[in-house]
Amino acid sequence: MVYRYQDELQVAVRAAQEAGHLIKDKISCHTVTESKSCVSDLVTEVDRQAEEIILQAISSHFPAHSIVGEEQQGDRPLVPADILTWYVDPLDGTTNFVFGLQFCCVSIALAHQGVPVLGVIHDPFRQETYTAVRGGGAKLNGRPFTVDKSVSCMEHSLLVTGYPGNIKKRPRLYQVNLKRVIDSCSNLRALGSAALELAYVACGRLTGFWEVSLRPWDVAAGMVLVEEAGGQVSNLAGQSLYLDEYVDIVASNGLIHQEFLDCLAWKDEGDEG
Ligand code: 2AM
Ligand code: CA
Repeated sequence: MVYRYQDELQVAVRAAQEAGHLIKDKISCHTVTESKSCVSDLVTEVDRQAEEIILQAISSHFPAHSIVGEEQQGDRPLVPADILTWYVDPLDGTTNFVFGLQFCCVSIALAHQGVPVLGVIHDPFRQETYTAVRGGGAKLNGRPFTVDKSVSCMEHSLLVTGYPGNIKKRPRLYQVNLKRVIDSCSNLRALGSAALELAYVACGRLTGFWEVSLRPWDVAAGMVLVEEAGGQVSNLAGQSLYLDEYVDIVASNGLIHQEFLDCLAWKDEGDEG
């Protein structure tokens, strides 16, 4: 069977691996150039250089497509357009990178009307490239993989989450029943790269992930990976998740999904910014 988006996949993999070389080379010699939404939301020259590599590759091959990059300056079309849109996170896990913690990645996705259809996540420190095209399954370095279906309840699951990078969004973290989740699962991690955490749920190293107030480029590629690996993705109310300006996400192996949502017991009380 021939799947769609094979040219796009090839370009995205090459660009992610090229940006990955830069990230690996620079982990012990880089400078924090600025912070964005708050003092802990960091940017280095490597984020910008990696994004430049990827945007250049995509725009030269697919000039008609729209591109949303995490580090792009000025206005960007965050709300899903009717055309194909690329979501690029050139360095997901920037705080880990700044501290020399080798858990970060490049994340590139292609979406159609807010639904991601292609995802590439590249971990330059383990030389692991995760790819998925909707309808075509998920692969790690070219070999098919699935979520871990051996875990069917929260009690045996290893979960992961993250704390919103933007301090103003942190109160939203407490709108889930954290105690109930921690007491219900085998254990809970926070590894610092939403994209790589989603890739780990997809390939069965983790059972489930949730995080509030992420941006579309943090999750778009991972959403395709998890779904194509046989897992489930939703918002915190259990509804279909579309890429929007901010996203709250739950992803799992599918078997624990409803029990996971019940434990989270999400109450959306809004936020302050
Ligand atoms: P980043 O490293 O590309 O910034 C960690 O919990 C996750 O949150 C990472 O994927 C991180 O992506 C993301 N993150 C950090 N700051 C953020 C912010 N201000 N808004 C949304 N997501 C953020
Ligand atoms: Ca990110």
